[in-house]
Amino acid sequence: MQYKHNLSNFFLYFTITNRQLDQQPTGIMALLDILEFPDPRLRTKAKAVAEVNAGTRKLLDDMLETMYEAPGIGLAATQINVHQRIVVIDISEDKNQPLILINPEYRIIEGEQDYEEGCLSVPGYYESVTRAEKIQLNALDREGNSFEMECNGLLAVCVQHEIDHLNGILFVDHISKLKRERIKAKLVKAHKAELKHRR
Ligand code: QAP
Ligand code: CO
Repeated sequence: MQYKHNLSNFFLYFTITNRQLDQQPTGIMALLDILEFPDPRLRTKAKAVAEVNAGTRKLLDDMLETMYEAPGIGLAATQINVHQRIVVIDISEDKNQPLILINPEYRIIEGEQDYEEGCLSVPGYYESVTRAEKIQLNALDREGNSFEMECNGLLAVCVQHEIDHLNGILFVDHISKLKRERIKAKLVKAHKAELKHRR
């Protein structure tokens, strides 16, 4: 995996994590490369995390930093080519309410909503997707303790979008094939142009 070190974000983030944790794993924060559609690795089904340990927490820190830097409101481990069932979300205005989901599962409670979704793995494209309005979520937190919560609105959209990633599903799978193929062609073209530019 390729790491891009970002020292200015390190100090900011160190302050936040130190307040929350007894012991911060060693090593500096790192920005991770995000896979982009139609990369076939985004189709990998992630495996359950067997034990939440220091390595998991280091990965969570790097994922949060990568999400905040993008900036994005959600990131699944699949998107950084780590095929473990781990998700980070922060829909707060001030970007100071990280929600960590390890081995998340949900059940639909009720309703439907349409939301104009985007994705860090499909940069520059937004399309309306229909999902459940209200869900019940179970997951493990940063310490490996299980918790339960109800979500609706944007948070419910985000949770469903991110858990899709862990199953190899992208939001473009929920739109028409015509729109999906159009987005794919444009991204492939952009990727080729970037490769050429880098030589
Ligand atoms: C998933 O998506 C999501 O195209 C999280 O150029 C999105 O953080 C859940 C982003 C909408 C619910 C509603 C997308 C950043 C970020 C882009 C994101 C881009 C730069 C997407
Ligand atoms: Co996404």
